[in-house]
Amino acid sequence: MQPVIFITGATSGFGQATARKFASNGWKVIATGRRVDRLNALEDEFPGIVHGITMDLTDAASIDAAVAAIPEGFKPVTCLFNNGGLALGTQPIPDVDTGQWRTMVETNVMGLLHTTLALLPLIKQVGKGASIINTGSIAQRFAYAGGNVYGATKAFVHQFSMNLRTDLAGTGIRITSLEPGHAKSEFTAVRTGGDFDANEKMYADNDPLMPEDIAEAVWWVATLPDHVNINVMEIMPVCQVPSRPVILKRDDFEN
Ligand code: NDP
Ligand code: 8X3
Repeated sequence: MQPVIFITGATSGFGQATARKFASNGWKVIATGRRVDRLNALEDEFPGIVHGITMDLTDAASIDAAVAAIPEGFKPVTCLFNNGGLALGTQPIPDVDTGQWRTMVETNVMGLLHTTLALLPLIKQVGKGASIINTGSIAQRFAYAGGNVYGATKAFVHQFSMNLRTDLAGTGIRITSLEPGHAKSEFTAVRTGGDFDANEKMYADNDPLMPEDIAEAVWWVATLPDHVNINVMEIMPVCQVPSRPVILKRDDFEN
């Protein structure tokens, strides 16, 4: 039987590249996201191999409807790539929009939780060798100004992944927290409210990770022998350098 991957956020960036990687290598793909035109384009690119289903991660009913709409030929589900998500806003606290905070929590946390629960019965049918790969971020570990709630949602993804692994012990299902760093996608355009120039500028003078790099990592994690579980995978481009915490000078303080 052909393995099946269910991808959230398959209309762009990491999810789209992962859909192409798996569809080109013998898997069936359930591609989800809100942008129907992009899902249709993926279906046209891989007829009979990619099945697109419109799904909004902020809407539990939409997730349930998407799972209910999976065609028989795309069951059971071998891999869930919980990837859809976003950052909104770049300002440090308190100059924030709490509506954006809510959207990040509803998408990156609640959407991922609900998708996991809704799909679990179909993943359990595969059991040993199945996997759930959750997209975290280096922002869960490396704090930066303006990362406030976005980084915190990814810290949630990290710890939830470890707890999920514990709860599912004995099912044979592998769980991974995939934690990329600086990567070129539409991420910065979304974060800046649609500023595609800012998106280009962010990556213009450096060599970021590309969506295909992440797709390669997802492929590796999902196709390892059944007994191997990658708990956490942190990936940075060579140009991104971890550094020690910042020291403020006395003059840097407000009072
Ligand atoms: P993109 O903006 O290119 O892709 C984001 C995807 O998430 C889109 O397919 C979008 O689909 C989907 N999405 C967003 N909101 C919703 C929603 N409410 N319902 C359904 N789908 C939604 O960014 P990336 O590919 O970079 O991001 C993928 C993941 O990787 C995210 O979780 C992000 O936080 C994480 N990440 C990104 C990094 C980077 O530097 N780029 C680094 C580390 C982690 P649609 O709009 O069609 O619904
Ligand atoms: C995206 C990486 O460092 O821009 O998750 O927040 S970062």
